[in-house]
Amino acid sequence: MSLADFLAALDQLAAEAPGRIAAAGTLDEWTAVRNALVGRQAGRLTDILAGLGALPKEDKREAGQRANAVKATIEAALEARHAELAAAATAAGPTLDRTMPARPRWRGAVHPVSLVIDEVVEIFRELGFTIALGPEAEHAWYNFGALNFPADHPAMDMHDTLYLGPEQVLRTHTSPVQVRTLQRYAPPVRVLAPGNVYRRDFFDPSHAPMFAQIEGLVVDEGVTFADLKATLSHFARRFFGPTTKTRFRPSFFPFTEPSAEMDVQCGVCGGAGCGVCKLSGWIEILGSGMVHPAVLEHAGLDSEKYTGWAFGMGPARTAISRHGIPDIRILYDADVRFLDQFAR
Ligand code: 2NL
Repeated sequence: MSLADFLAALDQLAAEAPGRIAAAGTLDEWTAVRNALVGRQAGRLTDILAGLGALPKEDKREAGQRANAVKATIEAALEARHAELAAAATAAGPTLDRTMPARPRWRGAVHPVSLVIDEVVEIFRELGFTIALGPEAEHAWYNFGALNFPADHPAMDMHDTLYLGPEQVLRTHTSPVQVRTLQRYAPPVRVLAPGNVYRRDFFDPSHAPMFAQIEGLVVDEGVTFADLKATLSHFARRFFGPTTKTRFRPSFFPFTEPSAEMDVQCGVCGGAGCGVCKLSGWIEILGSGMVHPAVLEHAGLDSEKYTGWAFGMGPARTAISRHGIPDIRILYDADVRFLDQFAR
């Protein structure tokens, strides 16, 4: 190769380069043009420089200087074009990726105990009950005395009840709400009292120091145990399904006489006996009874004129047997892996 041929090739590259660089319209095209012009592998300038070694010794100096000048010019032009294209891309903003999946919508979930409370409230609302709420910090009289607890009853012990003062307690049931209702409103009374109650217990698989309770109370003239049985059996069939069997067993509470516990046939095994019903075929749902005359009198009512019935249930217990939950503490853990299962 002669110096003239070498310089001619350089001149042609120098003449061609500005047009090709200007024609690069995107950063990808710019990269392709750069590789074609000055790329280390198969770039035009690299090809030309490969001929340098074959030139006569006295021509190498000039050839090298001219090649360096062309290279510098091309690289400056490339850099300027790159800056233009990068600025244009930034100004255009982020590109829209139509294939990107939509962000999933988080639906949230109602706690299984709240689900039970909502359903129970709805069923008794249908029957004309109203909802009553009251204080969680109660006077001991409303929590125990008005409810006919004898002065030496173990539930009043400091080991069972959380005392805030000599005569102030965290309510151990929502009965005080109903006593307050009876004091304020003349019969007929039909109220449901849902709310949190407290017991001096440690957490274990079947106990919690705070839990929800739902109590119901009906007081009027001529109310009988038949009303209790009919209403609570109706509730069981609305809550557990129309073919649900119920049974009532004698029980005892200081505030009711007579008292009865209601069981429903186990929905898991159909009454055959299983782990959920502890092989009995029945699940205890609530305690109930005819309001003790002393409770009516404490609330200022004439127990010769009025009678009533009441019940109390623990929605956490109901939720546990409904879902086969093995440990009550799961209900208090706020673990979204558990709670998400109840998303509707
Ligand atoms: C249970 C039993 C019960 C009541 C609560 C009540 C309220 C008043 C008067 C009479 Cl104001 N009784 N409530 C009656 C019977 C049972 O709860 O096992 N609860 C979890």
